Amino acid sequence: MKKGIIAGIALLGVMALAAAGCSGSAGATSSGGAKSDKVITVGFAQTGSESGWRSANTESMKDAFSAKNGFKLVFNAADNKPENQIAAVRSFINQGVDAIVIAPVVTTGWDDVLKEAKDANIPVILEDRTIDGSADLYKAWIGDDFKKEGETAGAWAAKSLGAQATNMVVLEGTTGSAPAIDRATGFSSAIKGSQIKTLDSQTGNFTRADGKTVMEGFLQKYGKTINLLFAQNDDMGLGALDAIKAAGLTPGKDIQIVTIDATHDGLQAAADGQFNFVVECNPLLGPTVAQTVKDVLAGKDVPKSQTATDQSFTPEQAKTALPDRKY
Ligand code: GZL
Repeated sequence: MKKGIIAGIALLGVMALAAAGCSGSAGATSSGGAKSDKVITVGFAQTGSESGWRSANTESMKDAFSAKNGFKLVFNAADNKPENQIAAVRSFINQGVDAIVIAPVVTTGWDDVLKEAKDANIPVILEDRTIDGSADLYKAWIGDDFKKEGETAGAWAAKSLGAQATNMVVLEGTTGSAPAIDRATGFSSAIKGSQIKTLDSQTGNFTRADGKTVMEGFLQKYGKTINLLFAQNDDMGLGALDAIKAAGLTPGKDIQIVTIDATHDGLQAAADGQFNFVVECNPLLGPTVAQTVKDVLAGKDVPKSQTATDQSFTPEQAKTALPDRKY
């Protein structure tokens, strides 16, 4: 599949986006096209404010969809409730916005409301998470490769611990969300054939509070037999740290921890030796999403999917990276 590379200038540096498939202006990073003075009204249905990653993503989107960039943003945070998010999209349709952007809490339940948007001739762009719905119901998706993130985390676990009997517990993200589904798929494929055994796997809803509560339950049930924690985001891992210490165990040593996001607090935990490996999931999607909205409204072809480039961090790499990280 022909891949164009789109370099979108994100807030904190260049975020190279590999654009899959599709012809068209795969390189537009300026406003492009004929200068239009019409303010573009965009309805943005965000999941909520469940994690440090989400806060960084919201800030990136609000900065990109600002008045100075020619937008009027109608913002809704759905408190991680799919029904709230669908109601917000219906409200955007009724308001007659020019375009709708959605970070879908879960992958299912989108067909009806996206058909309504299509019937109202309002283009929909997905950012961050994906949906199971038919691909003709949205113009483009911009986000990160969750399956690859899971594979990277799993490869580290297999390499570091897989040669000896290892008991793992998993803090899963929001049930039914694309990152929870795809990170689990990637991780389990990477540890296949290793001696890593999953003792338990439960959702912590991507939050610190739930990560702590679920980890307390794991520790009550399995105690010192736990060797490894895979937390599908930093925040659940950070919540688990409190539970691990309260149980008199040392995170990063008695229980090794691998997480995904690479927020500032996650990298700090790695630098402090409490997390053993952190995989990045870049939240700074705003500039590329905003450019895609402008291109769609200008009638340009846009790539169906644009994927951010993610890196990973050992404790030493986290120490080096921290001074330049701003999320
Ligand atoms: C991933 C994003 C996930 C993050 C969590 O792109 O959807 O949701 O990993 C966030 O921190 O809550």
